[in-house]
Amino acid sequence: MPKVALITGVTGQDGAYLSELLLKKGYIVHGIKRRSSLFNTDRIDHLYQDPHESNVHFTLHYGDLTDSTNLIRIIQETQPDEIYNLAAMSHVHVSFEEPEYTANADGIGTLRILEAVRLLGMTKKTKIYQASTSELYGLVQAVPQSEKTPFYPRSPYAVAKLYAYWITVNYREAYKMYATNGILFNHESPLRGETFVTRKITRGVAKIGLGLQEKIYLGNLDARRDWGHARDYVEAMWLILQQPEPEDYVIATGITTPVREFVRMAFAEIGVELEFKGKADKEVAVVAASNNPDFIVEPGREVVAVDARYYRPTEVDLLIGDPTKAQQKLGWKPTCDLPMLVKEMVDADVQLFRKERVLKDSGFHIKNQYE
Ligand code: NDP
Ligand code: GDR
Repeated sequence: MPKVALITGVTGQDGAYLSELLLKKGYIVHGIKRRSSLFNTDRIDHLYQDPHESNVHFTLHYGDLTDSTNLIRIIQETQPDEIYNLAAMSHVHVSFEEPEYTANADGIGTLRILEAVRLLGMTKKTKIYQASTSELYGLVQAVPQSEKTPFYPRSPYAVAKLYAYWITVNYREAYKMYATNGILFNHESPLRGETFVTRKITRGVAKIGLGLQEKIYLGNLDARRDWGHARDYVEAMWLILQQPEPEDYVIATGITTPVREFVRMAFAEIGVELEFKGKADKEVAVVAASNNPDFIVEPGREVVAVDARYYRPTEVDLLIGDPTKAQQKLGWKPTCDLPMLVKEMVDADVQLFRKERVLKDSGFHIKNQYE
């Protein structure tokens, strides 16, 4: 019998990569998607199977982490061997604007999943993966951050995820459930949400290179992150649930890079060399040289500027993970380094916006309000 997996947050970046991975492994995959007034399944449309066909391996269900009755019903109907709880209001900055909703979805939402499995008497059958985060480390206590480093969350998002982390540990200990936390450091891809810093930069670089955008406005360029590729990280999620005992794991590359360096690397992909000038919220990046004829970006032009509106009330300055446990126990290690990741993301965005360039050249251009 094929294994059955239920993925919350199936329409997100990780949900898309994980669905692909599990389908390749022969799983029957159920995903929970939210009702929205526009289609929100772009990232998984290539996996869609018409429910009228026979032998369907990928099924979507409407649901929400804030609705326990719905979660109980879906878990009862689908009888999953593995639940991957990826759904969350996942944007740290936005969580300062929506703290109560974030606590409800990201914190209590995890409790709802654990309780549903317990109430349905499925604690022996169903393994649970909780999408925990390096944001738990927050204000630096020690580096590199490992499973033993104390937490000090610095945003409503991280505080909600702290509850989710501990309620997962508590259900594991109290009810002997197979419930685990993957403490994943930042992971990116061409499917990354457009307002996270890496994708905002790679989209901006592509659009500036193609003459579709003037400038990228960013926040704190000094923040350092340990960036990996989402494809590698969903493999780790799966490995975590295949172990004989449920345990928590840090998943990271062990290398940290400032946002400013990511900006420099991304512009270099289109042949643009930058010079950074000024300090703090007066900092800008100016084109020092441009040597790719496919992208016309004149030297001397200001292409990046810091805008304090993107600063967070409390920032996480430095994340660098220690993936030793995952390497030793899971045999996991990343296959994609930062230069490869930056290249893949810039290339994908250039391809995406070439289409918009063609539209603009034909007299059509729709301005995106978020740019
Ligand atoms: P995304 O923001 O890309 O995806 C989040 C998913 O959750 C989307 O499918 C979204 O639906 C869904 N969702 C949001 N709120 C609800 C809700 N109330 N009920 C049901 N579904 C909801 O995140 P990622 O894929 O990047 O991350 C996956 C998980 O891993 C998240 O929990 C995130 O916090 C965590 N994480 C991510 C890391 C990263 O670097 N990417 C690192 C560490 C942890 P919709 O598409 O409709 O918005
Ligand atoms: P993060 O990711 O907060 O680490 O959370 P994000 O890409 O939003 O920020 C990374 C760092 O870049 C700085 N920054 C900016 N960030 C955004 N979004 N926009 C900007 O313009 C900008 N300028 C600078 C930020 O201040 C920050 O220091 C991500 C999410 O996926 C979480 O869900 C996940 O838990 C963590 O990664 C690990």
